[in-house]
Amino acid sequence: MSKEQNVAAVARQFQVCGEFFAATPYGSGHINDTWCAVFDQAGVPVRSILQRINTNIFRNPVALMENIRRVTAHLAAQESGEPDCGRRVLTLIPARNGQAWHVDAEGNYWRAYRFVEGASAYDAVESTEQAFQAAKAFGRFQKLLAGLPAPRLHDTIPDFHHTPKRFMALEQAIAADVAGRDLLAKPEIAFAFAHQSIAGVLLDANLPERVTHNDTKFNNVLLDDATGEGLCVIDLDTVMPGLALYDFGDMVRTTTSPAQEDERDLSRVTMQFPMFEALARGYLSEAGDFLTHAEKQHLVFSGKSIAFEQGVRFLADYLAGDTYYKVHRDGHNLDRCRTQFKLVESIEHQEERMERLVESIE
Ligand code: ADP
Ligand code: GN1
Ligand code: MG
Repeated sequence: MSKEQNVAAVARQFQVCGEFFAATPYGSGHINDTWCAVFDQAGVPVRSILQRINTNIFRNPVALMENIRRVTAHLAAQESGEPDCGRRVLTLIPARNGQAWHVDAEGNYWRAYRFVEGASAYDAVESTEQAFQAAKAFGRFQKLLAGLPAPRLHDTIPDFHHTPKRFMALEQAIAADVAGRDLLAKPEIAFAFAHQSIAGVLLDANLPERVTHNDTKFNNVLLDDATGEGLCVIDLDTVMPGLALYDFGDMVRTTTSPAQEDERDLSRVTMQFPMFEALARGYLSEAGDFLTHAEKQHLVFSGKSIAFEQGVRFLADYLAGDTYYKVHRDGHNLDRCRTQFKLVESIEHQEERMERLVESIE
């Protein structure tokens, strides 16, 4: 069976009315495979999102789907009564057998979501209003999930943001040098070692465990096409116990620079202060009430920390021969690593001003 036929067959395994029409690859994620599937419902095309879960990375897809089911149900209950509540939370489409996922003949795990129409994800930020809206949506996401009833969510990837362990993985990749690339990344390896002290700070700061998203990349929130509002937080695979600052830090990492994550012209990669201000204001408008003093004190640091961690992860994957992130050209992971380290430097140059801003908002 061709890949297209397989996707069509899988799409028919979910509880969608109408005739399957077509499916096309969708989005620019690095981990899962996403398609937009179109069904003909009495002459009206209706879209849905179909995703094949990357089980090399998410080793327990059933536990992952249980997390997503609980999280989306809780959010939907909290948002019910809000205008347009059906577009504010991802809605899983059950498989025909009643489960939240489908396993195909090759053992791949699939899920489907209702398509959120009239909203878009952006790979690079275009305005401070977008930054504000994205951060507000992620802040609200954390706020609503603070009330998620027990039990604790599953850790879908253990130690996901454990930066010291990410650093150790880099050291192992350097030592193994399986792809023979150490010499090609000498400056980046040197940068990582020179900044190693960043790694343990958040873990040692006595910050509370919360339910967090852990992948708050700017393209993981849908902005309403008509109003620009931060409408719907997506990509819920890594929602699990974590630190609030992992989320804020990843927003700073992905939403303050005008350039894309794999930009090769590093002069374009910079932490734009007005974007940081918009993020801080948007996030604190929702999260300001529940964050502890220690969390607020580390907001600025979290951006540097997550950018550093991500650079370390891209570098380790480059040295290991590109086994984790999807790559589309030679040196892709090294290019991505460079943008992250450039961002660390850019934050370092502006840290004091950023700190003063955060203090003024509190
Ligand atoms: P990945 O884990 O690979 O990043 P995502 O879950 O972020 O996958 O989805 C990839 C892209 O698909 C998103 O950036 C977004 O553009 C789009 N998308 C995902 N879910 C929906 C949805 N329910 N409605 C509309 N678009 C969606
Ligand atoms: C991956 O799936 P996606 O593209 O949103 C990764 C994140 C990284 C990001 C870097 C499960 O996210 O942790 O920050 O790439 N997701 C996983 O772009 O590793
Ligand atoms: Mg994504």
